[in-house]
Amino acid sequence: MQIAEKKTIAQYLLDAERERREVVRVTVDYPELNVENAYAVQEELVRMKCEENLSIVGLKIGLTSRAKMEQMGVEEPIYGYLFNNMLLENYGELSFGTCIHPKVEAEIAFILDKDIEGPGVTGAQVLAATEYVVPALEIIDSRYENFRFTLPDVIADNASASRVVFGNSLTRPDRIDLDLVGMVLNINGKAREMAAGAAVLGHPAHAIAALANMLGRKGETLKTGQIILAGAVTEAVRIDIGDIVQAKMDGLGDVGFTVVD
Ligand code: 0L1
Ligand code: MG
Repeated sequence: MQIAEKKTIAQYLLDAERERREVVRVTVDYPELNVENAYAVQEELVRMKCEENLSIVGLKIGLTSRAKMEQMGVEEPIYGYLFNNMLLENYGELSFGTCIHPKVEAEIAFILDKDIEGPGVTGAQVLAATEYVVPALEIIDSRYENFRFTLPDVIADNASASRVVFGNSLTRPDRIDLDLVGMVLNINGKAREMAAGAAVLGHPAHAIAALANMLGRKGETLKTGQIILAGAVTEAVRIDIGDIVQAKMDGLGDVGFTVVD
């Protein structure tokens, strides 16, 4: 893929995000887009955001549970970057008007106190490099029409990243069996989705290891201080104005937000 094409596609996706409108998926016009050059587009998009003085606060790995893979019709995890302007206050408000067609996912987040460099990273190494785990809600908002895309499309679109909310309670990773953590995603006080941590590649730390190993192939590392989302344990749920969203995670605490106009 030519540099000019990468820039054109990255700008197309950034404009869609800024103007809050859904667009035709990239592979309609660029059927040759594959996973490798989709990550090159994503890198360009990340570079453009950094040029606008946004800063990277962490990363996300997505499509790490069977439920999500089946929902989106894909077979492998993907990653994307989290920026400072994506952070929502815990139990704060998400303005629906600033989104296109948002969905929410309950996830476990890892706060690192050591760098993690792949390849060959294991879940045990991830836990040893983790200062705290926290409950999180990720708001995804694909820039594509009807949330429909191929794997290269969603990679180019920074893995649909839009917002993220972190809970206030910090738990040391050696104090909890993350695979056994039960969680309930409540919408307007009703349990909408429920699962256990093991839904994410058998153990959420395996997802962070998979991410470190994917980045390691490009010579990139997960860095001290970054917050990493391990991926949704359940399907993503559409949200609308007035919705009160809360995830409760056994031993980890809770996290929430309300959707306003
Ligand atoms: O788990 C995820 O965060 C996946 C995001 C990309 C796929 C989607 O938009 O559902
Ligand atoms: Mg996610």
